[in-house]
Parts: sequence; structure tokens; C-alpha cells
Amino acid sequence: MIKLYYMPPSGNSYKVRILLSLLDVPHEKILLDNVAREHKSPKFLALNPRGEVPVMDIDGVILWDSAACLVYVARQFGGDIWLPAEPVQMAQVMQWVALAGNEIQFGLQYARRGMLHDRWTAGNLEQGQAISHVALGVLEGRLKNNDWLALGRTTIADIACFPYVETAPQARIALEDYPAVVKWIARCKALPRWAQR
Ligand SMILES: N[C@@H](CCC(=O)N[C@@H](CS)C(=O)NCC(=O)O)C(=O)O
Repeated sequence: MIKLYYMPPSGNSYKVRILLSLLDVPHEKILLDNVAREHKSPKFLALNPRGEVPVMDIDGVILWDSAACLVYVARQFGGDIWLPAEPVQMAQVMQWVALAGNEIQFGLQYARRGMLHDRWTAGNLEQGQAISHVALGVLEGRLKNNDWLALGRTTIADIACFPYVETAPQARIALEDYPAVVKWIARCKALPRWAQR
């Protein structure tokens, strides 16, 4: 049985929970104590030297980083839908997964973290918001004329980008200027079996 190590406020863990839920994959959730900083304990660092969630344990095979977990779950359980093997389509999906690990993480994720926990990982609020607007502009540009990010259907591109875009208001970023993004958030949440936070 797959084990998923997670912490409730973590949007990166949420990404993996979304896909496991959409694909109805049985798994065991292991909740780490964020306040006790269990994710920085020697036991957890032995699993993920970055000291971060999510981490998956697949019968002893350890995967860390939400992107790696999404790739595994998509290919193992999702057939060719969520991450197609065709090279161009796979690359088109992965460019949005890269956006999630770059501008979305360094902008929307870290600005939210700063506002919620007064922990400023890579710059202040203003700098975080500036990077966030780059990400949101890229998303809006694509979603103006397309329902989904990478292909003409849902893929892990949508899941990877979703959590920290949805929580943009917690980073004091209004989404009103990004109407196509707002509609996409609603489309994602309307998918059958979309996981709750
Ligand atoms: N790029 C990583 C980022 C993981 C990450 O930032 N995890 C956060 C929770 S969302 C974490 O565990 N932070 C713990 C810490 O930095 O103390 C991923 O996509 O999984």
C-alpha cells in the first residue's frame, strides 16, 4: 500500500492527494506534526533529505517532491491520460509542472507562507507578489482560450498548478484581474472525486 507523508497546510501534499483521489488509488496518509517540526526529524530526513512533504513510500521505494509523486501516480494508475507518454505531449505537460516548481513555488507558495507563518523564504511580500503575477499572467494567457493548461483535457499540469493559485488571496493577491484563472479553478473543483483541502 502506498504511504503518503503530508501536513495539512501543505499545497504540495494537496497536489498528490488530488490525483490519488481522482484516480481512486488506495493509500495510507501519514500526518506529520508541523508544529513539532517532525519533517525535520532524523527519521524523516532519512526519507527526504530536503525535510519537506510530500513524500511517498511505495513498498519501500521512496519518492520526494510533488512533481515526482504526480509523475509516478499518473503513469502507474492513470493510463495515458494524466501524463501521456508521447514526447511532445509529455513535454507540454511538464512545462506547466515546471511553472509550478518555479514561479508558483517562489511566488505564490512563499508569499502565502510568509503571510500565514511570518516565514519569508525567498524575499519579502512585494517580491513574492511580483513573481506571483508573472505566474498568473502566464496562466491567464493560456486559459483565456483553453479550458485546461497543457492539452485539451485535464493532466497533472492542472493539478500541479492548482493549490497555490487557489490560495492566492492568502498571499494578498486578488484573482479578479485573472478571470480565466478563476473559471479554471471552478472547473478543476467540479471534477468528480476532486479532493478537499
Ligand atoms: N518543490 C517541492 C516543495 C515542497 C515544499 O515546499 N514542501 C513544504 C510544504 S508545502 C514543506 O514541507 N516545507 C517544510 C519546511 O520548509 O519547513 C515539492 O513540490 O514537493
